[in-house]
Amino acid sequence: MSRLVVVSNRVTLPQKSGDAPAGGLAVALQAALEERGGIWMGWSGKSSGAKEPAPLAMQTHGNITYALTDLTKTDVEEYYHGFANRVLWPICHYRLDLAEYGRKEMAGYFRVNRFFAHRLAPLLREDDIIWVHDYHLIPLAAELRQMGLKNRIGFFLHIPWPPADVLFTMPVHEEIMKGLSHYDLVGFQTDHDLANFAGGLVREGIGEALEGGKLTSYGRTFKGGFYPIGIETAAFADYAKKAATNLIVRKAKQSVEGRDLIIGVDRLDYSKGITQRLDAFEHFVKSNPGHHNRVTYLQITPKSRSEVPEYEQMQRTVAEQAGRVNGAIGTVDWVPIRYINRSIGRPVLAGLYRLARIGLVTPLRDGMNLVAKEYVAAQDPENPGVLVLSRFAGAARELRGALLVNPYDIEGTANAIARGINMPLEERQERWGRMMEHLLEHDVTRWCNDFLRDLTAA
Ligand code: GDG
Repeated sequence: MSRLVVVSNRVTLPQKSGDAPAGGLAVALQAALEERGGIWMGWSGKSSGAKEPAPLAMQTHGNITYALTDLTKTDVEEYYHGFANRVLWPICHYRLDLAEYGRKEMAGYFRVNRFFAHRLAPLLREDDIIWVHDYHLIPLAAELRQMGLKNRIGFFLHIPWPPADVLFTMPVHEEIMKGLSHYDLVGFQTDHDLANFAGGLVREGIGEALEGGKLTSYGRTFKGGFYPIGIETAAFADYAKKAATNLIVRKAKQSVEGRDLIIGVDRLDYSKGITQRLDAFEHFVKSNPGHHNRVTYLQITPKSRSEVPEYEQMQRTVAEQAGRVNGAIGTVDWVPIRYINRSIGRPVLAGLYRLARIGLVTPLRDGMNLVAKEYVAAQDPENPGVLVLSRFAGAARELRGALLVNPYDIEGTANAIARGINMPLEERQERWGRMMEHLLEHDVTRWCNDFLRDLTAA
């Protein structure tokens, strides 16, 4: 079996005893690396004012070598905050209005990808299989090919891929499309994203879709596919069950006694539809007086990307909105919205999902959305809750037992909350059973194996 080399913007180092358990993606990649032996390379998260970052820091644990590179402050500003998070992220989430193009940032993105390639190449062996992750590193294969590398290289995009009309508003769309053609396998989350990509190639006359999922563009033939990412379903269900004894979960349970709990969990990001969701909750309470004082909505929202102005602004907006709604509909003994603006431990999170009668997952656009899957996995089979899920999350294409909503339709989402709260046990069990069966079969290990199987065969 060939050695595996994973490259991603950030690297998850192995857990030390006492650390919070890692998320499913890290667990699956570490398992694949451990089995095949390999390297995980990425940015250390550190930056300095020096012109040239320090040499790669290498750490070996078992069969895996972690190769961490620092970046310069300018690199982080231009490549990470500038182009990746202020151009590619909004464009891939259909937010043309939020994309900010700067020549410096665009150049920085390609420069840092070249830098990654130069740091990675000396570590590689001829038959290594390379798996590159996500929008930060699209041009990496082109840079490696330029250096003469012939290895199999696969790319997986964790976020959505937009239709050509959206993508082509980006000045460097051509370089980005060309960059993808240097991979042997380009994987998306859903059939919809793949169709946007392949359709864009064909419609713009820069490529062709051939039989067997093959695509050609810019003189190269490669494979396109979709690989919906999963979670570590069985392990997560187990955490949730065990979390009943966790002190924080027990306290939370006590504090919502007699009320239905609704839960929302998202990084603070405009793609997650948090403000529309708060509106929908307010509308639900106002239009269902019977539920006054009978529901608690817990929104857990760790801060993210606070260096990007839109995120900093959003932090204020959401906090103000939660305060305003509580002021308008709360009573002396009822705080309708509990808003937590920081991260909580994974086992506690699993326990809270299990307590919640409704999982409210309403992104405006999302590659997959793992929270939706975690919520389902965490439920008690005897008394499962209801997943209210945006039709614009990749997960909606799999989780057919959810109540699907259009998150822009505030009244429609409010009606789905009401329907979920009032849903009889039998219907809840039937819907949950269907989703859980799917998640057990399509877990993150299968996702990883499917992608690597196709990359090996590509
Ligand atoms: C990108 C794509 C795609 C959240 N708050 C806490 C916490 N979390 C964990 C959740 C979940 C993860 O973070 C979030 O994953 P999502 O999939 O929901 O969203 P993104 O971060 O935007 O991820 C997305 C994903 O990549 C994978 O391909 O699904 O579409 O945007 O696991 O549980 N975890 C803990 N405390 C928190 O407060 N411990």
